[in-house]
Amino acid sequence: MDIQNALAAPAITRREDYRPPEWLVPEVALDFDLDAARTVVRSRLSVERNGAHGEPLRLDGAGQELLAVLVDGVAVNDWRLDGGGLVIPLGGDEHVVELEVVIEPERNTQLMGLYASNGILCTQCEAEGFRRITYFSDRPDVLSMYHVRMTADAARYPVLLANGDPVASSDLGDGRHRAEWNDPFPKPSYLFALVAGDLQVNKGAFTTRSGRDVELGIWVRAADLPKTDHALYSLQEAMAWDERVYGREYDLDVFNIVAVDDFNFGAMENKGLNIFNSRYVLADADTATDYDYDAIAAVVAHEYFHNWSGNRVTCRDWFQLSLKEGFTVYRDQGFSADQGSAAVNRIEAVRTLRASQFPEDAGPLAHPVRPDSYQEISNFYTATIYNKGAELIRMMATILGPAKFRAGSDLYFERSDGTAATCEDFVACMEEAGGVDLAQFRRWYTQAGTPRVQASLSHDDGRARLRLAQATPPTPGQPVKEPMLLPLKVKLFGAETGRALADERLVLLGDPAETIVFDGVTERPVLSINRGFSAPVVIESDRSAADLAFLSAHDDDPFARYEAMQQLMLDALVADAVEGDRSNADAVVAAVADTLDDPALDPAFRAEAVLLPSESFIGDQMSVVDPDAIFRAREALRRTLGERLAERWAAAYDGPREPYSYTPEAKGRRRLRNVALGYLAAARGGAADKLAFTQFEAADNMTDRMGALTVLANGTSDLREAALDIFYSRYRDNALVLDKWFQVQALSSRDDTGVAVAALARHPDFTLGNPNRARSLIGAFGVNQRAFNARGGEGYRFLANQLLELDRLNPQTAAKLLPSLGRWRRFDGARAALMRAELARIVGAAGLSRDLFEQASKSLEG
Ligand code: 0A1
Ligand code: ZN
Repeated sequence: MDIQNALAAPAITRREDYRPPEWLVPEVALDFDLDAARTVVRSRLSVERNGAHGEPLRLDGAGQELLAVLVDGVAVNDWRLDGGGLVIPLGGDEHVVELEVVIEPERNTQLMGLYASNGILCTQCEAEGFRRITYFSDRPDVLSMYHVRMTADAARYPVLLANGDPVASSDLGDGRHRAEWNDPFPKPSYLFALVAGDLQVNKGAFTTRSGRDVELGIWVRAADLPKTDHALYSLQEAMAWDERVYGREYDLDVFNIVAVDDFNFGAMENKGLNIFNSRYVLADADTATDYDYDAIAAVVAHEYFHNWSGNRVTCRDWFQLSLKEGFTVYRDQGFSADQGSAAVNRIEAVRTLRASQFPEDAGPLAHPVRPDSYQEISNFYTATIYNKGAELIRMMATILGPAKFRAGSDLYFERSDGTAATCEDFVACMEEAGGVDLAQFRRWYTQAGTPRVQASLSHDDGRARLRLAQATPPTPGQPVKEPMLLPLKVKLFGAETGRALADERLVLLGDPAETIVFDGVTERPVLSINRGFSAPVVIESDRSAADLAFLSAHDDDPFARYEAMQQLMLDALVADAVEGDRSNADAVVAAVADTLDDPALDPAFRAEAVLLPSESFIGDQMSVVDPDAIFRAREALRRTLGERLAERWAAAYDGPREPYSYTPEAKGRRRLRNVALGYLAAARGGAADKLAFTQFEAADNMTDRMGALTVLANGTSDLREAALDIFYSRYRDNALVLDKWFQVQALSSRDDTGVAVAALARHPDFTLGNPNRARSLIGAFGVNQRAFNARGGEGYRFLANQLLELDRLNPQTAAKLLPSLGRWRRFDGARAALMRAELARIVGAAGLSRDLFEQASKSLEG
């Protein structure tokens, strides 16, 4: 570490240091003189001493110029700037503090605070962005009523939006105009938002069940207006769903969503004025895939649901982030499940958890769902907080059952409304409403790491014994783990008859080891465990390939069928990658054939069930990840499946063509067809490229076009370049679609992907300035296991170089892309050394952000 970084080594914020705020700010009036180059912000804070103490008022601030400070209407100069913050001595218990600051939105490349995105001025304040707009008590437990006035050039910024309801607007006659908004709900500063721009609106309406008429608006640039119907429809569906399922109504007269092209995350739940990454708003059949449509519905719902789980009840401090995020992800998963196939949704949620959260839990950046400390809070918007957090809520729902879970949720909203709450508050409500003891369950909030459960079943004399043992591996800072409370749904099936031998049981495993007894078991039982993925754990069982194949065909829980197939495939792939043993391929082929042949299964489920586990998930099962061996094994099994089931794939592919429609059924058929195309390509090699190219050219929707382009991009025929060129010329002006063009090449399984990605980074359309574009190339490459982990370390070097450059523009986005380099412990010594060298280079770089420093230094320590 060089001296500069050592000196700048960031302070650590600890949960145990939480103290209530010294000053409250019940009301704030903000006056913006908006201009991209130079915006003047005048604020008027009514402040109240909180408790008996003599401390001055301390306000957070960053990246602004302070012009004036007034206390009770009088200019003062006894204030000081301290570590970026503003300290003002105040004698009494209640004062009015007025500030005037200048900020430069145009030069804000971090995209935190007020910034410009393609001519639109917008804000992002979570977690600590508001302090980049003006000095403020920028913490989630200070709730204020906001009144906002904006003045701006009327031609450039004809639309002026803020939180709450519009209360006044006027034309100033000099080419400028003004608008005022008032938000009657006290909120923390992270939920503040304003937007100014030349926007058009797709308007909708929703009447709440108690009769409030809400005006809905999706605001975008004029050219994008035709792509907003799906977002608007999704919003209306989400509003109705939250009333129906959680009894939650909307509470303002307007609800606006604005799409911007430059955004660090997916979207933001600002009160009454959600700001979205345009990729989660804009869709039409020609430019968005089914996956995009689904993601839009999920994110629109997620942000809307935050109005209760996040805004009405917010977080006391950022350690409680999962209070709003875990619960809201759980809520949006419920919504998505009700919109389409619940089984496929669960499969996708588990796939996401395994792809992003399990590796996090097993690596150097592992942290509990309620962390103990952080350097930079932006680094904690993780799969652990979001996705594992959602699994915690799901486990409580499983333990309580639906009615009591709903009662717990009602109690929580009622009791905590208008407050800044803690994860503990939530658990306490569940405990109270459910009449259960969740003492041991609380460990899920404090212990990092994915529990592993060993399960083995024995049978004699009409009795089955299920022996379960649990252990959680050590994680950084937590060498010793206590046993967790694991809700495991278990069922036994008869190996001869295929019948269920008893009803499903919910086993609450709390001890390190337990034996569960099943009586009346008259034939050899086959174990179905962790059904529906009832606990986010790894199951290690001694089930044979034959038993897994049996479950994949006979289990009555669709998730368990999928899971059995995955395990069967994994076992076969690991055996091949590690020992070159391909003896289990036959069992996989037979099981896949059974699944394809089962008329009771819908196409969407069949498509998911027959997909091989990802290369990285296979790697997660090995003690040392061998990316090349994994790739070879996976390709071999893909080819075997392609060849041996050629007729079935052809049949699945050749079904009747239908014009595009976005319905669950049509979506499922498209999915199965594109999966079939992938297998046909695996079997026929270049011969299938023609088929893919024909599909590429004939497609009337982006799902089929991308399905074909993916196959072509992995292949070697001339048609590959042709298709990529056609795609590029057709969509070069559409940023979101061009992202797909970069991404499909960065994810390619070809041998030359590393070289191609380095060249694409110099493409005139590539820029690190736009987070979506950066993620589409750099982020995608980082998760392309084989290409990224090329033996010579050139992938690591490339990523490190890109991250160092990106860090100067946008530290948050750079830090998000670092974890690929932190997986060094999982690889052989040579690769590990190369990765560590790059991490050390990053840690030692001058002028590094706090964001990237934290991720890189923790990854290096491991
Ligand atoms: N609360 C948002 C996520 C979010 C977090 C930080 C951001 O800052 C750049 C933006 C968005 C959500 O859960 O959707
Ligand atoms: Zn969220």
